[in-house]
Amino acid sequence: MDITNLRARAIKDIESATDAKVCEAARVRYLGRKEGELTEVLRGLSKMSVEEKRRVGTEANELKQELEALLTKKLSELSAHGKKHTHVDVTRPGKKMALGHEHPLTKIDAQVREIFSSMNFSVVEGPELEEEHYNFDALNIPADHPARDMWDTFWVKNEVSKKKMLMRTHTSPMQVRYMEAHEAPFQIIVPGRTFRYEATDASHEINFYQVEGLVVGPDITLANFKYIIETFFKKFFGKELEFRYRPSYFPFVEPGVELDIRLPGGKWLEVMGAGMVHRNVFDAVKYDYRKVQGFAFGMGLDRLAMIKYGIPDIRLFYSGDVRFIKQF
Ligand code: YSA
Repeated sequence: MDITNLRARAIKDIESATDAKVCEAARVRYLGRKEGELTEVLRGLSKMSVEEKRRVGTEANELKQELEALLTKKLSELSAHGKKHTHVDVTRPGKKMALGHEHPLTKIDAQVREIFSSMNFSVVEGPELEEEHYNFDALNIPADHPARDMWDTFWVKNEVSKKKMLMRTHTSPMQVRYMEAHEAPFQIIVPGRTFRYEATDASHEINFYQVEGLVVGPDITLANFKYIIETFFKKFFGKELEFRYRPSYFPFVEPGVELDIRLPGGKWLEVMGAGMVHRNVFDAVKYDYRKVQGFAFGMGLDRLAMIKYGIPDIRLFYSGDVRFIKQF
């Protein structure tokens, strides 16, 4: 029986141990009561000849003592070493803390709220899961009206009540909800998430953000709208921009307009729909259209962010790519 090889391996394992766990594993491997290699050798002594028993027995017992001493020494070294690390070296450079980034849309949302608040608007919010009545009917878009095709809709099964429910296709339903609960005059914005069942491209998402605006009172005109929105854009972009108003159709306004902004490359990007609140909408909320008028608008928040930061594709906002978000 040659235990030279066993000794060499055991010493190497113990000395190279880097922590107490590895040390313990080495102890079990060689001195463990059940299957330790050296324990096995000692256990096998009874089967050896007297001659062999004497030689191997002496060597094995010496090795056992040697290894136990070595393990004790190693463990105390490791724990002293560990203690050294509990001292704080204040001269070492600190670890850089990874800070989170605000999503560009969160930033734009905050700026829009702040600018309108500074112009005396109240900020209100409404439900994303909406009733058909508020999203369509009360906005002068009855069922089977071809104008419903303007909004590709995610309908949601409703097993609770008989109401037809959908993910709101725009923030305009809050016009109705707000007027039902408040008297004119007032001026509000409604920022929020909107949903459409449509094919995505560089400027269309199925989930995006809008900001609704509604100003109602006696003698409100489209000129007021023009002044408010151009003042907003001047503050928002911090510079003069080129606007284009196009006549447009929305069932809940008369007249209706759309507003485009010219991009640096010369292309126009549609950023909002707007107009004077339709009489039928006032009727639906029991306002007297002979006493009050109002303008309303709905703009795409994502589109504003695209223009402000020069982002070519709306889908980047929702890609979840940290490299994109870290740039803002
Ligand atoms: C019109 C008149 C009002 O009195 C009040 C509001 C409105 C706007 C109307 N509710 C509406 O939703 N019009 S819209 O379908 O043209 O969308 C308004 C803006 O949302 C667009 O100008 C565009 O900037 C943005 N938008 C629309 N679909 C989008 C989108 N942005 C990203 N992805 C989409 N799929």
